[in-house]
Amino acid sequence: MPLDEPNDPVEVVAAALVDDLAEPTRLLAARRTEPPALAGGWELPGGKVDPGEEAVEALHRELREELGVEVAVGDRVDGPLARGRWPLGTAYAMTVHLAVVTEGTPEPIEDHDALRWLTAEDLYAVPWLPGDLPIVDALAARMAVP
Ligand code: 9L3
Ligand code: MG
Repeated sequence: MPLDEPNDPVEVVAAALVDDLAEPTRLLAARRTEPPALAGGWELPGGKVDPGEEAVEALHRELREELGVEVAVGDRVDGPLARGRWPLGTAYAMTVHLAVVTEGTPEPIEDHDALRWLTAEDLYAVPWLPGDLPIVDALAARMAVP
């Protein structure tokens, strides 16, 4: 049974950007610059799904805007809410997909001021946003040690 969730949570989507979909050894973490309450926290890049947009469509748009890259989207990383979403506090629900860069090099263009490709060994070297931490735990289990 999926967990109960608030009515009409704000839908968010994020990428677990990895170096390889089949055997990931690195995960991209991005440090937020805003809002002030979240600034300095690290997250999986992404953002709100616009009305009328599909989650995967929004993911492509967000990664273009925030990091300047095109990606290929892989499996969904399932969380405990309906449709595999993850709770972010009480008002948001986030869909997460594995993804790999197909064009460009990620740069912190918008909403971030630092990026790090983390190996399984240093996955917890950054202060993840609390909502992202259980997702990182799920990803840790999938990551190969190079
Ligand atoms: N959020 C948390 N973790 C993430 C992402 C992409 C987003 N990995 C939270 C931060 C904001 C809300 O979701 O409260 C909307 O995200 P954005 O549109 O400000 O990136
Ligand atoms: Mg964002």
